[in-house]
Amino acid sequence: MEPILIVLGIILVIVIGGGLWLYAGRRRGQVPDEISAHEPMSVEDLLPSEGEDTEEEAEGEPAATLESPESIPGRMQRLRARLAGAGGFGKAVLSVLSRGDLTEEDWEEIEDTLLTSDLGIEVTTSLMDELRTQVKVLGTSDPEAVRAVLRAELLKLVAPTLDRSLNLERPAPAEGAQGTPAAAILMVGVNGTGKTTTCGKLARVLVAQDKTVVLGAADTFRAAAAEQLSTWGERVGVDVVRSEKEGADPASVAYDAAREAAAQEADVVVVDTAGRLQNKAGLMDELGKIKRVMEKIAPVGEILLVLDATTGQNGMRQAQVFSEAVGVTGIVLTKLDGTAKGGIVVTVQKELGVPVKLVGLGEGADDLAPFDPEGFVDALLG
Ligand SMILES: Nc1nc2c(ncn2[C@@H]2O[C@H](COP(=O)(O)OP(=O)(O)OP(=O)(O)O)[C@@H](O)[C@H]2O)c(=O)[nH]1
Ligand SMILES: [Mg+2]
Repeated sequence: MEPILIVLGIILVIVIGGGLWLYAGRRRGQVPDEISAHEPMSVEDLLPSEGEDTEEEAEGEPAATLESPESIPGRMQRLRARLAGAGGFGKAVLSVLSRGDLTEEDWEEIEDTLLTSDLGIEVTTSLMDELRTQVKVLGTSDPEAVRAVLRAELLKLVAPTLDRSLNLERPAPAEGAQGTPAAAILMVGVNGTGKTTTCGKLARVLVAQDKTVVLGAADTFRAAAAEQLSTWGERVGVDVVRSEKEGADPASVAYDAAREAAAQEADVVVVDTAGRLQNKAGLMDELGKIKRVMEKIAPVGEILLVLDATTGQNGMRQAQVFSEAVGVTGIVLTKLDGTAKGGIVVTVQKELGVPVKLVGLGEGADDLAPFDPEGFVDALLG
């Protein structure tokens, strides 16, 4: 009787295991591969130049649970249009500058426009000085010439030479750690800014670049948080490491995710965290611990601070607290689609001293883009 049970058990395990393996293999094989030609991956490569062909249609039917990314030209056009909304101030300034023979009232109008775009007083003042000088030197109201001056000034402000690539280099394992660790990305920021959404969108981008990704749900504060990340995992076809227990230690989930990624030989592990803003000491404790335990596997190469562009200057104080609590390596500016305050890009880089690496331009899976200074300024000027 007993040996029969054992044999039946073994057969059951083989059948279920084989089925799961086949299913996983099928899903992996069907992950869309739209931009894998850009190796080694830099986040600048995510959006190729306009007019580039997409071959994704040739890749076969997407799996039922996976959504296929939209075509690259379509996506570019859509994201540009949304950026233009964030930069209405560029066009407004340009139209005043093009009036020629500017009166003090005109200059005041320009100043007001710049201030309401969240450029901040300091930047606005120096930009105003610069524009006054340049326009005088130019001595013309020729729209093209004025546009070139404004474009150059705005571009300077956005600091076009900063390195905005994501560090996706797989690190050497920590002493005593097993396996080949994945490049680790930790997502931090105030609640509601878009951390979880960005984890999902970023995983999608990485998968489209042929990277294998593991997501870690280290926001254990609410059960719904892990659920939300799991839904993203299903959408984009990557594994999510989570704890079933609400209130579990976030650091231990982050550790498990890093370990699982190393065991799977995955390329990247992206860890989501809780966003409640406690006092600074509590925040330092929690984020510091998450980072420390992940580093038992390997160093964390990228800590992305997620900021909501619509909160503008008001979000800056909280952002400062986060960046002091944990060494931030880059900024993700979300909800740029829902604001006319695109000047926040400049303010945030200046005050935190780290580059904006990614921008969120909507709630959809394909609404994340690398931040491209020239494209941004051109969108501002229409
Ligand atoms: N319009 C727009 N909405 C966004 C963007 N990014 C995120 N959102 C929305 O913002 C809301 C909050 O996003 P989450 O990803 O849950 O934010 P979170 O930082 O994880 O929030 P907590 O887990 O509560 O700390 C959701 O409704 C998202 O769809 C964006 O770039 N544009
Ligand atoms: Mg979240």
